[in-house]
Amino acid sequence: MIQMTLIQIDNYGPWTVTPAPRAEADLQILQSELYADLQRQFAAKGGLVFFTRFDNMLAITNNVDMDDHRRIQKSIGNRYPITVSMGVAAAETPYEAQRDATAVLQNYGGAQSEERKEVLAIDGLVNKEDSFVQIAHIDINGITDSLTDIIPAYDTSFIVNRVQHFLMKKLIEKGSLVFFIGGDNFMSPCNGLSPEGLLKIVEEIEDETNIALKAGIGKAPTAEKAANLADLALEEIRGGVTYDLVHVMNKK
Ligand SMILES: Nc1nc2c(ncn2[C@@H]2O[C@H](COP(=O)(O)OP(=O)(O)OP(=O)(O)O)[C@@H](O)[C@H]2O)c(=O)[nH]1
Ligand SMILES: [Mg+2]
Repeated sequence: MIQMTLIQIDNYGPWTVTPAPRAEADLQILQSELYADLQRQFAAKGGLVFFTRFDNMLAITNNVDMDDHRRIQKSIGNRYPITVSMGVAAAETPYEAQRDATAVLQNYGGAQSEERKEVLAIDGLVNKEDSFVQIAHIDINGITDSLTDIIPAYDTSFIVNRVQHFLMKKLIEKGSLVFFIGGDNFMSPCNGLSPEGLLKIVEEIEDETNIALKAGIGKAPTAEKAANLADLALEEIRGGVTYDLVHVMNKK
């Protein structure tokens, strides 16, 4: 089972324009510092946060318990001009986990509710024996030579974004999520997705967009370990250890 947490800034929309619209640069600084701060705190417990849309972030939080969530939430409230609410759920697939984490928080009021503040809504936590995270690290083949060093930066970004759209569309059908993590990289929490299933998606995307991808898959009890194994699997593809475009590494 995978455990996911939705982290949502409380009443952020109204705050950004009260009493008058706040400088966009300052909002960008707040958002990126909040993301880095949450990443540091969740990572200390083996979790992994995706910036998603910055005012709503999704995290894989196997091994992060209720007290840990509460402590992180309080620490943010003590140090930032905003507070965050969180919803937590566990499920067989990442899509279901984030769906249930969202629903349990939505019960306590909307993102722009003046009443809802620092809510920690828990639908369920995964226990140690059932804890399982599968992550695919998906990467574009040879982006540096084919795009980054050839065409304008914005055009490369457009292509990377388009690839993300295709990945999202195909992976959601399998109950998997996908997040842009920078460069030409995507990370997909994908419990329940087979390597063959992912390979089929990679091949379809190459047919449809002419962009070739490769993916390392890691499986472990926490996001930290699964992501690390996924990175190592990707390096084995790069190192020519395997000719497979999708390569799996399990926790020893
Ligand atoms: N977040 C993140 N970014 C990375 C990682 N590896 C590379 N990048 C970024 O992605 C860019 C492209 O790197 P690569 O994918 O290694 O380069 P490439 O030209 O596509 O080469 P191959 O993928 O080996 O075919 C780099 O310049 C970095 O900005 C990673 O593990 N995580
Ligand atoms: Mg690449």
